[in-house]
Amino acid sequence: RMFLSYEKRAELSTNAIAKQLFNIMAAKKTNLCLSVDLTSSTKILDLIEKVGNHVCLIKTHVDIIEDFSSGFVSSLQHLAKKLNFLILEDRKYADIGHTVSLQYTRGLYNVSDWADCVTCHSLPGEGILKALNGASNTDKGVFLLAEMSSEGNLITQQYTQETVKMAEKYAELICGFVCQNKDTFKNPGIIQLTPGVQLESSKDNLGQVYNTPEKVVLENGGDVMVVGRGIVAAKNSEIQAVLYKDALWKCYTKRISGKF
Ligand code: UP6
Repeated sequence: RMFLSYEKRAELSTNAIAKQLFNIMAAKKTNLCLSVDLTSSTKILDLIEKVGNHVCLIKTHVDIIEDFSSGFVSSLQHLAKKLNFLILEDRKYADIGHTVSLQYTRGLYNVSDWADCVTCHSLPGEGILKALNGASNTDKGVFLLAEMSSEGNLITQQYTQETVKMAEKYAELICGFVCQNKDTFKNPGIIQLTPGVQLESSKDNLGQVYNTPEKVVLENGGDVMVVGRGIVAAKNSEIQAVLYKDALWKCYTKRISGKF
């Protein structure tokens, strides 16, 4: 999987969203996912307007938005079409299947109506995947959390392996894994989504750990890299997004060339 191009891997995908995402990356030459962790919908939309051209995926946490509305969702979807990116709601579902199916399809946010893909934990067992699988008729993807970026997290190697195993039966649903290592899974048709990325390796004061683009893409096997504050907190987020895009893409082309 490390040495195959995104175009090749799109052909191997059994999940429709993974296929689309691989193709968008190849077409736009970007493997950058922007995590728009802001609390005002206008600020989020303004930021996406500026950087949407440079990303393949926009990751949201809609439950932090103070003025969430259906208008926000329509504007987000409009930008996704115009600038050609997919939308990931990073909800990290973690409850019993029945509750998750309600959280996914109902409530204030109606996530299943607008998100191309969502994140979820394997902790509760397979019922959570059954619930997400049965909840929508349109093409959807799930990124299952197999590892986390934060220090001291309680995920063990066994948990990670069993998470990957749990996903095997859901080839049409699973878009990829949120994980940190190249050996976590082998299937080249699915995507390694890796958060905890900044241009310099560092930490925040609440346990987040950042690795550089070189480390994440070349050593750790990241396919789509999640950057939040590295771009969101920058003075000029557009310039910063281009810096990240170029650095990450360079690492990817180096990786598939096999010469590193
Ligand atoms: N995220 C992580 N680590 C994980 C899983 N998810 O950081 O293991 C998410 C966070 C945040 C983003 O919820 O939205 O990725 C990282 O943002 P940052 O670049 O500002 O740290």
